[in-house]
Amino acid sequence: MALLLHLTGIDEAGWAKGFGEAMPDYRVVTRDDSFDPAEIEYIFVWKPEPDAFAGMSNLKAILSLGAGVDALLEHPALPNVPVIRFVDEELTHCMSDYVISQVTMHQRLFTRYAAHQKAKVWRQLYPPASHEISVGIMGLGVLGTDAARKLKAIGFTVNGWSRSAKSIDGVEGFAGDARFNDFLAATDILVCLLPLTDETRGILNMQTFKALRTGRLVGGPVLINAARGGHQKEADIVAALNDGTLGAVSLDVFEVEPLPRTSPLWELDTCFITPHIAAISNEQSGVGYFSQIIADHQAGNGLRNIVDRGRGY
Ligand code: NDP
Ligand code: OXD
Repeated sequence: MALLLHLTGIDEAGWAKGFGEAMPDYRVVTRDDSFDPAEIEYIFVWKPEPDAFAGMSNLKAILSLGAGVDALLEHPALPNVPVIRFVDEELTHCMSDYVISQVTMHQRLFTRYAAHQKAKVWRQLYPPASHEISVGIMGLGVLGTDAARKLKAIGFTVNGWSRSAKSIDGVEGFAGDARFNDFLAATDILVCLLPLTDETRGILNMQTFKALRTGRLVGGPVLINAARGGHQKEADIVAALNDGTLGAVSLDVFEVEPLPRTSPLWELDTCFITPHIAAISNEQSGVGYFSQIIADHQAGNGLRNIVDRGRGY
């Protein structure tokens, strides 16, 4: 029996070497090796091809390189076995690093000063103190909870929005659609860390932006999206930056990736773009996490971090 690696656009051989070393007593194969699909018990995937699972009659679990599984769940031939997503301290740490860097950049009005520097303008705008700024985090899961705690610890007022009620020390929680507008009305910097589902697709739109609190940040409220491009309506973001509904945005993800050169987002000096690097899955910790999952499962224990296909995350 074996683990198959099926990683599109990723160093499959490098990961295979890592798994081979971590699991010397279990067969690890890549698509370049010869194997019988019936011997595959676990498949580790990123962007699997349409026939990725063909003939895998003994498959026990699908292991997802990504923490987000929206694209994987849309695979036309996804077998009915548990899908395990990546939940990892290192990835969580990196995402919080990204969120904190963008939140503090906007709170300190760096976006304004960057424009002033370009124009050689000396003009003192006073940034509000962190406690005067309310950061609203959409999604209080693994990533949102860590970012919320860390932002709170460095002085921000922090709110969070989730499907079910959450209790995080010092963070005001808003649960469900009924509280969405209250959450937005209390938010100066909106951070999206939601999974992409039927309910959350397109949620970052003009109506949402117009419901944010104004008057605290020079230029207007701010959006930070490090979740999925499908959450955002980019035409609305451009319009909101142009008409002052939003003061600035930081985007790590896009409707189409790589972001096309024709996108007007590139041209806006209030739009801060990174190429989907907020938190990439680290090979060493990924090998450690998934090889442990396999070892536990082989020893007769249950699987963990199983995706709920009904909810879509
Ligand atoms: P989790 O599944 O741990 O958390 C998801 C959170 O979103 C939960 O709090 C959940 O609520 C909430 N949520 C889901 N649907 C709704 C809804 N309809 N309304 C309100 N709240 C909702 O996910 P993670 O924190 O691990 O990851 C979040 C996303 O980040 C991933 O799905 C992925 O797309 C993205 N990501 C991006 C990366 C990047 O580099 N840019 C890297 C890694 C991940 P509840 O708690 O009630 O279930
Ligand atoms: C993920 C990602 O979901 O890298 O892990 O976006």
